[in-house]
Amino acid sequence: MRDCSKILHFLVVIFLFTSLIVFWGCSDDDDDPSDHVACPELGATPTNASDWVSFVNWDEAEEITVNFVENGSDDFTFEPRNLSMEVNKAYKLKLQNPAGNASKHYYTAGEFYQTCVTRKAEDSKAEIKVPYFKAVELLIGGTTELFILPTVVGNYDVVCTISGHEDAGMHGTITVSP
Ligand SMILES: [Cu+2]
Repeated sequence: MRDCSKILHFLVVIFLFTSLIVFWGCSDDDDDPSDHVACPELGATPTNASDWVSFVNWDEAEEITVNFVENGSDDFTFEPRNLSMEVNKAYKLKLQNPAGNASKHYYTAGEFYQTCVTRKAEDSKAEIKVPYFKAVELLIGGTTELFILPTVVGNYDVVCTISGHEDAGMHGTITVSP
């Protein structure tokens, strides 16, 4: 009888020890975000920005071209000045500072860029991959394409931050609608 109770005691200890290991193993799975990425049963909706980049069909991105226009030395604008976009739709935003211009310009829209899933910026000589943009500066004759997908409905300001350029008319809005 005494032997029996010793064996039972031993089995209980083994059971508790095994349970503890299994419990720790599960906890690690739940806490490690890299496990979530590999988990196919999570479904189709990505849970972070880098997953969204590969989730979006960039071949279907709508192209919008914005020209930086100078009409003399104190009359500037973005053409078009105001952009309309749809939320959760991919865009290729092409920015152009024509070679005939006299100045470099910025397309600064920090609040807007931060709400976007950002794939990359691309021109004929470079591809730049970042989490999000704050401002894009184009030298005279410069062109770049931003591959972005707005995720938050709202009205955002865009401006050229070079001294005097906003007053000269270089400002606009980006409206993201549902
Ligand atoms: Cu400017």
